[in-house]
Amino acid sequence: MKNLFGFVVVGLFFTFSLEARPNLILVFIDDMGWGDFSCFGNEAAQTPNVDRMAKEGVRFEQFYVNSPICSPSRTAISTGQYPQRWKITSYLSNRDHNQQRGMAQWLDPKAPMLARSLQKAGYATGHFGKWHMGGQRNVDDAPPITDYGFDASLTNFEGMGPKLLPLTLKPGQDPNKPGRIWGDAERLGKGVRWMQRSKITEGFVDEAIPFMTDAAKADKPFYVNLWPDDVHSPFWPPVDKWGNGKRELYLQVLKEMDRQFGKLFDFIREDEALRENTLVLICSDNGPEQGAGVSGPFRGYKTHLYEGGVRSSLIAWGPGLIPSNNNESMGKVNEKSVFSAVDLVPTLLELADVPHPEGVKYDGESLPDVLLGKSDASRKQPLLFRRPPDRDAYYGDNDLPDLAIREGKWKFLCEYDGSDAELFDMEADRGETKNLAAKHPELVARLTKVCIDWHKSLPPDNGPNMIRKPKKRPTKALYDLKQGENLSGVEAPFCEGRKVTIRATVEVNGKDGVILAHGGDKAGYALYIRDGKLVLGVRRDWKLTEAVSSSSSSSLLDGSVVVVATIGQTGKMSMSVAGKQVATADAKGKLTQPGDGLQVGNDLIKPVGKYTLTQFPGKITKLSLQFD
Ligand SMILES: [Ca+2]
Ligand SMILES: [Ca+2]
Repeated sequence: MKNLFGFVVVGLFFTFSLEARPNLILVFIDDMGWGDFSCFGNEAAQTPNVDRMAKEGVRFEQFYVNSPICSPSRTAISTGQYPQRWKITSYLSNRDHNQQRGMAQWLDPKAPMLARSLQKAGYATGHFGKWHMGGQRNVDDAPPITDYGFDASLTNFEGMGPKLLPLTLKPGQDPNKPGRIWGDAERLGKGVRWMQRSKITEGFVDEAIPFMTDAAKADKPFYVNLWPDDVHSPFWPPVDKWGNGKRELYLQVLKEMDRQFGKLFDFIREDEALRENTLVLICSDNGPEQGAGVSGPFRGYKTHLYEGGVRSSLIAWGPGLIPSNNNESMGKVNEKSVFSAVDLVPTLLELADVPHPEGVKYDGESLPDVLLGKSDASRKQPLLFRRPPDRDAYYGDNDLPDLAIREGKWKFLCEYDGSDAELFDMEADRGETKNLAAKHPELVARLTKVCIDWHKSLPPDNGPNMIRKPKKRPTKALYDLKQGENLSGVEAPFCEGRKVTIRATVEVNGKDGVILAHGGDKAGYALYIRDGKLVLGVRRDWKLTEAVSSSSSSSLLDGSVVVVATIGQTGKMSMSVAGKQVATADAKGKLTQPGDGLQVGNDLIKPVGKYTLTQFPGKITKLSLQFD
């Protein structure tokens, strides 16, 4: 009887555990900032479908991805290992570019893919959306996605196998003659369909839903990647929801993506069996592009190891798996657990009761209770980061930290050789504003060693060889520059503390445009025309001081005219047109050296002044910059 009873229990348990294997859906968004879902604080746009998932599930505030850029972040979440192990350390590009940066051409299919482990255990596995772990541009011999443990796939222009490629349409454009993004991707394989980029997330959802239906009919649990790329630039909202400028276009695309998610979320929610046994995870592969999404309270952007580059707004939903929430109006928020994308792989394997592949050591730790909202523990090991080899300078920062670690409440960043230490207390200062390195020399020494040892334990890339050697500062006194000239931050003149005189002969055929700009919105100076008036702008510590010519100076629109602008050593500004002084102002302090470059006839990347248009409408001849 006892034996029989024991047998029955084991038999029941066996059946139960097979039936209970949860379905897994990973929604991995491209380049969306931590602060972009409205449940993570966005007030400029609402994301009601995602917010509802957060409200019914758990929202995590200290979740990280393992790289601040596409391909390595995707490798980490797919393998449970640091992407450096597979030499995927920046975005995959063309063959030469990959080689130049010391990277693999594609992710080695031998990598311990989560998908393959699940597939071997009987899961139906499907990838729908951007891949970017091999097969793009001229890399046309990469393995198909189905070689990585997926039964089915549909991707875009950065992956091998059947494709859904984006058409583009602007307001006013003939709908019969749409544009194409990476039309050349047709060469990467058969099974190409074209679809408006503004609808493409729904295109992937429409492929995923029948896949899940078939799996359910076959009594198989499923693992589905839905990896949309529509919030990655360039931004193509529907023509009737167009916006002005990058930020508005981005927000329109974000709202549209959320709307298209609704169909997927409703499909799961409205089917009782699926609702009770499906776990949906939603997060972004890296931080936002500057000027598009936002990092919320965090410092930095995509490509940075500062929080804005690597923190990701994770949501977990699964009413049958996550204990119900007592405070229904709020949803659960986990503010404490520090964990990351590599941790999801062993965590999901444990939830699915699937063994690890033999001989594989994950960098991730299994944290099922955290993911299901039952615990606010953290991973035990610190989290380590190495920046992409080609991103020492980006978004106006000319020397970004190369390595970083998150250990307990501390975030530490340094160069490959341990120099330029930055230490932040993430409990008191999650915006990484106060560098405490000087106050904690012993901690700094220990964390430096951990970072460098970890860095050296991994296959190298060419990051250390690609650092732009800072040239000796150009300190000469006189520069003759031409319209269209564009000097990088390192090539631009040294202006700090010096008196600057800009002389130019201009022929103006419009009311707005930049004559010269050096710097960005933090530091710099610029001479420009706005609404027909000549303006000299100086930026010091983000603050803009402008000298504006008193009235529409008719002489400015009168053929060829000489304009002179000076900024004194203490910030006194003045301008003249054809020898007559037209305006003065006082920036109250010396110029500081900007990280951003210098342009003649335009202002690129970050603007120094407040412009209507940046392209100069006319001719600039004889432009000189003199420093005293
Ligand atoms: Ca990305
Ligand atoms: Ca650096």
